[in-house]
Amino acid sequence: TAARTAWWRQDRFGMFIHFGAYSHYEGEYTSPSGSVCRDAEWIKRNCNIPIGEYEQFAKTFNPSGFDADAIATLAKDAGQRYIVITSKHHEGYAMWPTKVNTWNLRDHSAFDKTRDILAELKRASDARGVKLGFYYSIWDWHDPDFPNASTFPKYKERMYAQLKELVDNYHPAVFWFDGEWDTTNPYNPWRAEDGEQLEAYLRGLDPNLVINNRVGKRRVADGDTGTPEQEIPNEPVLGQLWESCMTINGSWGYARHDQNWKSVTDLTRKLTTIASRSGNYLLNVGPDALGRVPTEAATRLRGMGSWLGANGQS
Ligand code: FUL
Repeated sequence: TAARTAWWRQDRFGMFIHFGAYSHYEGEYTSPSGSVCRDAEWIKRNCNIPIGEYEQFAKTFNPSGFDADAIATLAKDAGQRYIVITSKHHEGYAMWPTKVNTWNLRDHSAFDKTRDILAELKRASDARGVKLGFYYSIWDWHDPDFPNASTFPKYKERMYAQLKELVDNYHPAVFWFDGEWDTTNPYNPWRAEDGEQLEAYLRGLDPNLVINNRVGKRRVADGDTGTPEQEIPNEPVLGQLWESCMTINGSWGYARHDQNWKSVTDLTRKLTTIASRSGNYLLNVGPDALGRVPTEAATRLRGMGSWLGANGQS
């Protein structure tokens, strides 16, 4: 663990990116009857969007404004030394041209078929010495084999195949798993042994991968890093590296209605507090339907970078 995580412990500050087919809604869904429902990356569930409608809308998703160079430069300017982007969130939509299914940005969108945003981001990050990792949700709202115990093994095979694609094609530095919740939830059959098996599989593919604890059941022994969400631990977290993930406003995915932006002072104080407690800070941006980072987020990140630069930390 020590050698594998050396860069991660050193780098401290990363950029989280929540971007998926949900971003196309920009946080707002109007049902056929005219009622308006607001959410972000959970919009499908929390606004009860029927799967057929969700799929239909995803066909028009066209994030033509996604600019990997601008994003990697922004991370660099902010003093962030690694990026973790959602390769697949709970909605199940893959943000790369997976061969495992057609529920992905290449095959199910209006986006340029020659583009691959994960490949673009990998190139742009490498060029700036910024590391790239992937968030991947174990929980999948789209795959019909997920919620059923008898078919779950088939889902698992597809998930393994997708993860292998990600390792082989993009060589990520980090896997940030999610959606491993409660075994009592009929929608999630993920057990501790499933996590152990998956972690072993990934280490076999690339022993240098840094993996978070949501690969398993968030036990200290699961993965390399703990994952406090929207909070900063008051005390040292014994026996495990940790990384607080937080939003710049109140949402992970883009939500036009959420203008609750934290101040640069607040964000910088969180960074120094986390660093003083030996943690990492994974600070999120949610690109809009066109793939553009909101100006309000970019301004704040640059503000943090200026502070770090003025204090000899950049
Ligand atoms: C949670 C997810 O349900 C949220 O949508 C978000 O991705 C957050 C970082 O993790 O578990």
